[in-house]
Amino acid sequence: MSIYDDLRAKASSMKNFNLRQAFEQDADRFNRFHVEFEDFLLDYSKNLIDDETMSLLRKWAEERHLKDAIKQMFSGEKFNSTEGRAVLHTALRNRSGNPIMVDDKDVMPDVLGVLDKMHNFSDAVRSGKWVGATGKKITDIVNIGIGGSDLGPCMAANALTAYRDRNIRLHFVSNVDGTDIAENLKQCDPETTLFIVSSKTFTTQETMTNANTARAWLVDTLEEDAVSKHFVAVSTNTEEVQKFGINPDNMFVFWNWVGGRYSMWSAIGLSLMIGIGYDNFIKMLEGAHAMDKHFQNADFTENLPVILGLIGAWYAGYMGAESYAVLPYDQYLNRLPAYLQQLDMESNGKGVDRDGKPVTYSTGPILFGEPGTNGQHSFYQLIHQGSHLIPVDFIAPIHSLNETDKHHDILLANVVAQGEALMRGKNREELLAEGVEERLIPFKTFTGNRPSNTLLIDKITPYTFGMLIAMYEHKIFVQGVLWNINSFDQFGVELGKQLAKKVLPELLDKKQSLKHDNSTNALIEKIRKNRH
Ligand code: G6Q
Repeated sequence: MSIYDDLRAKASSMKNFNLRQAFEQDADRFNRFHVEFEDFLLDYSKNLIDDETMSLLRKWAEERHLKDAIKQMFSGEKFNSTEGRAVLHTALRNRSGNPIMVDDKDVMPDVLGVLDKMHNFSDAVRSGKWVGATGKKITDIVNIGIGGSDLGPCMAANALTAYRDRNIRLHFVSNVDGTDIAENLKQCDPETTLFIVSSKTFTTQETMTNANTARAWLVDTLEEDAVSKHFVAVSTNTEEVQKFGINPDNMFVFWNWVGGRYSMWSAIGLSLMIGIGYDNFIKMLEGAHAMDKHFQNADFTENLPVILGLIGAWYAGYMGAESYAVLPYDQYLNRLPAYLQQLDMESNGKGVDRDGKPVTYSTGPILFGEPGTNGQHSFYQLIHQGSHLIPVDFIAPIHSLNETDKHHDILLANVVAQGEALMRGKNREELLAEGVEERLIPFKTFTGNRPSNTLLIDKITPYTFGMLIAMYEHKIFVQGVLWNINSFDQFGVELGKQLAKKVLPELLDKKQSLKHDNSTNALIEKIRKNRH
């Protein structure tokens, strides 16, 4: 019997597993299924698991050589096999002083050099030493980027709002829909606005279109040579940055071993560093580094990313779950689900294994979420009573950064109650005892047995926030290894980059003959007839 047979057999033997009973029969269940690490407490006891499930899942991880895979990633081996690249976002937050080698070269001097350059620049902008072309202090930073060059810093800037300098406003423009840049520019004054064009390739259509619009807006009011005072670039592509007219002195580099969606720790975080300051940015890196060490060294029985990865893979592969919800009970984390959508779904939304063979099992789940308690008043209905199994991660800080009267106790009461309700449900006897009419019993019944993890964080700080994001990065890594897929390429995303380039000239030129299917042809014809 293979481990997969064992896991399948275990899943079918757990068909009648009941969480409510499991808790009633086992006073020690929480003790056995929770982990504390620094300011984190992960309660994973409200999952459809028992000791044997966990030990089989750990055996699966061993058979997939997860320990070796972790070593390979951290040591700079070309873990991204399709693109022949190392996967070293962990080097960006390596605070150990140890070298990290890629192709026989220590990357740490370059990493620390860019951090220094970001430090000087962000200090200069924050203090007013760096001024615009007319000598005025910068008040608005506009990060222009998309996908990995937007979601990370945008989400982090939101999450760490409490630590930000309120005299500098941060804007994130990503969509090629002109509304995005237009509405942001309406809030800005060219004399006091600094644009950070963030693009690994510096060829992304959306970003370059927005950057050119921003440049035209600036030059319309100020002179052409104002560009050097109002535009900086974050990229791996010096040539394209120069072509755009940005002085390489005002360029912050990163490297092809940093994947887009793993790049918020790099110079892609420049807007964030300007917002929260260098010291807070370093604290965020330190938190991520602490999680990196935990991931590398903690036993699998106590390893947060490993436990989360195993449980998620159990639901996806053996319990029939197709989706998964991340529900932060913290308004500052309101962009976390959107960020994790990319991190998880772009990394593990793969249909072939590392050898290019179609997979015969489920890989990454569909991820969604909203902050609690807002989500409770909308889609939680489906999680409680719908026909799908949707495992949930609740995330909540014990201390609020805005302790206002009873708000935070109410918030925490909600998150705890939701986990309990999903687990226990509500049965006929309980409803009858409440005096519910017989005809309404089926509608008011909650089957329960619906799983959740609860992550309590003492408080959201740059450090704990760094830990949190690194934890999810590594969870996704664990699942990629279990499923034998490459979590670090994204050919599906690249398709989009190519397709529109073909259609655009056809939209603009009525004379071009169309050779698509008749639906696509008709849509193009309708648009060009009405627009041009
Ligand atoms: C991330 C993806 C993708 C990428 C964007 C932006 O992992 O590759 O989201 O970050 O397409 O790419 P550029 O940074 O090259 O503009």
